[in-house]
Amino acid sequence: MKKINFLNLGKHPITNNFLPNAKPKNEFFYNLKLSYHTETKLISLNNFVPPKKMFNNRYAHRASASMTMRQAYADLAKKIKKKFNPRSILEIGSNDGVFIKHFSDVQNIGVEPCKNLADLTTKMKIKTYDKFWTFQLSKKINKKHGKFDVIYSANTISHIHKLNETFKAIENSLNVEGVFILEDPSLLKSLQKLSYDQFYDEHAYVFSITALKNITKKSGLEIFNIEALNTHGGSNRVYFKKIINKKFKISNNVKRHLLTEKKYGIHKFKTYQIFAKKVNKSKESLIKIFQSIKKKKKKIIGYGATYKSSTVLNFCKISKNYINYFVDTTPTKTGKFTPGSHIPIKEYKGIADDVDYAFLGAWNFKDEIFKKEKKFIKRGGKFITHVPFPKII
Ligand code: DWN
Repeated sequence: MKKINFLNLGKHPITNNFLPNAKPKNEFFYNLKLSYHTETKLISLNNFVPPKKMFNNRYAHRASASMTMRQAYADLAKKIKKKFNPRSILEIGSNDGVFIKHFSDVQNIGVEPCKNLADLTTKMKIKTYDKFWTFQLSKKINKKHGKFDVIYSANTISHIHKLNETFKAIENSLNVEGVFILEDPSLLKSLQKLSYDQFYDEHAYVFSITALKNITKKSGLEIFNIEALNTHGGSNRVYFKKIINKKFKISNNVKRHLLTEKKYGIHKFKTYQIFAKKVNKSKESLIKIFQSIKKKKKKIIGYGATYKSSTVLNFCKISKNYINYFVDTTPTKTGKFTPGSHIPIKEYKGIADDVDYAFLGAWNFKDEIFKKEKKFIKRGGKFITHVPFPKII
């Protein structure tokens, strides 16, 4: 299998490395390049960053940070209970427990390599393994707790480098009639929305259904249903079952998704060459927007110091030259500085009266943010976004 590089986004820091000061010594940078795999059609980073550099005891992101996601996880928990009525559930990447806490009435186990997060769910009385998901760990968990009716993983499988082992371990921990549910950003949506910021150190992969089907061929698992979601800018919720399990029929929508991706050209290298050209144009026009606002001596802040925004800021070289500071609701980020771009992050207390523009780092929560910021919008405040193309709204 050949890996062909199609986009170079330049030097990038560890997105989770929120800095204690604006002049850090020895900040780690790596080259963020994207690749197309000729055989599987998988889209990945060209070089992976060592997992321990990203997922450690200082992990900043809290999955419960937005009302949108809190609601989405509560709704999904209800749906899973109704549809599958599991007696046991395992979550890979349980973060702060926003999803798994809804299953306190059955056996619920978390796997979370970031110890500061695993400590949170342990305190919530959820048995949590502060380990990376591996075949070895799946064996250990099986021995102690048995196999699971449901295994769920949101925004995590795309972060694990060794995919063959990952799926093999999932198959190993699933009951014969069990269901594995994966939720990750959709490659098709990222291409359509030109949201190149879905690529950063942690997102080793952005999955298409086509690639997922190809890479799981030998895992003993197969896709039997797919739901397209609006969360995180457009995600897919993909349901897997064991091939030997004939209880669940394969839904027609699996074929439909594959066909839609084929029509878009998800399997063709040319599609990614076109994407790369558009991304470089997007960079130019975003910089022009910032320059023209600064010429008018207006004040710009950032809204939501997301990991995604790290890609935009570092690729477009946007730092204190354009953005005075970010606001964010996450206590583990506030009082710190954005990685690579070194912009201060302040605790969110509404948008200050002297702010003219806010760059939407958390563009994926635009609806929630616009609802919250009616006062800012009413007094003429504007947002800047780069999705699906750079514009002021
Ligand atoms: O996959 C991943 C996703 C799910 O979460 C991880 N690799 C890391 C992280 O990525 P992200 O930082 O791009 O995720 P979010 O969920 O888009 O981050 C939203 C950020 O915006 C949080 O820091 C909270 C903040 N926020 C805010 O300050 N005010 C969000 C909302 C909605 C708000 O009103």
